[in-house]
Amino acid sequence: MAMITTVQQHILQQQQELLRSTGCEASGTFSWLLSGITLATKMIEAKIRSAGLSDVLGAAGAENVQGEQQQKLDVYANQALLHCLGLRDSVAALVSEEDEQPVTFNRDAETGRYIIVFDPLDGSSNIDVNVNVGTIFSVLRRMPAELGTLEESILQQGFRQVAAGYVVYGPSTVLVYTTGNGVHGFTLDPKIGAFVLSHERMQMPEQGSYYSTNEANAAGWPQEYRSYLAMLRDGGLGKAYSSRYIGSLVADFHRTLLKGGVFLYPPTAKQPKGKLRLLYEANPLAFIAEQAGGVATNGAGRILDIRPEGIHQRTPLCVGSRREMEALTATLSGAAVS
Ligand code: AHM
Ligand code: MG
Repeated sequence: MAMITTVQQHILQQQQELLRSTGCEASGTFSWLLSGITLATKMIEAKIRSAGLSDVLGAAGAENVQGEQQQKLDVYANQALLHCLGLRDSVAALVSEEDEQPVTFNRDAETGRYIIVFDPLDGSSNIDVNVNVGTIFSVLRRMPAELGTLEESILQQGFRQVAAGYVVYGPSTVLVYTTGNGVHGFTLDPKIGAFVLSHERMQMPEQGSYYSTNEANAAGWPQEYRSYLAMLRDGGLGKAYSSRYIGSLVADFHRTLLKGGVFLYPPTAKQPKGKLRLLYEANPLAFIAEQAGGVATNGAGRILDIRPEGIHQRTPLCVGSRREMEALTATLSGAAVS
């Protein structure tokens, strides 16, 4: 029989390694917590797979055959995560793109040790047209009461993340996560309903061949970003780049992780602070990118160093391979690119 490693087994193995190398307690709490995320994403994936069918069945009215209100997928995804994670004792707060305020639980700081921040269904403009969407999550450790309030714990800098990951719902469903010890990818095996290890210790190539950005916004970008893209197209980094843009951050990032290249969402005239959200889009993907040997900035500095001021704060996001990102940093700082 072929040996498989599920994501749960992988996390437990990693914890045992940590136990051996550092003597840190591996309590199992964390893997139990992540199992809440994987369960919710399997529920979301099942719903997505049949979305077209249920839309057809529900088209005559707003109710399905059980008399239940038809739910939009992003609302369903949010509820699945809130439900699966809210039941875990170790959760102190859940912060979602879909909710104005964090959902908090009255658990003492010793029991409720973690905060989960998530974008339940990223790429919403692609939901109705059968193009990849995803779920992004970030796990933070709650600070002890004497060091800060729960709200201060939620607004920690990205380099303090305990774990981060995403699930991309594409031709297959893939989960990628890091706990700061490399980046690992799993593919959902529909026959057994488990995420099975398919990409161990993922590394972003040093350089890729694609840039990924919404070029329709280019007229409203700072001039340096336009010069940078022109430089990539003109072969300034030794090859003429091609463009790929899906418009679902998770999917565009996943390609960049596997193939290299650069993803850009610069400040625009309409959104001078950028469009993407720091806590549940930029931070988790920046953590993964760095763990895979890539770089993530807001154009001026490292994403993971930004001090968040609000849970729905936006940021410009530039993330990708080392070579392209070094060239971008040089262009943005006015230095010549060699
Ligand atoms: P969403 O969370 O409402 O889906 O918005 C975020 C999405 C990202 O997935 C994607 O990178 C970006 O918005 C695309 O924006 P645009 O349509 O402006 O190119
Ligand atoms: Mg999103």
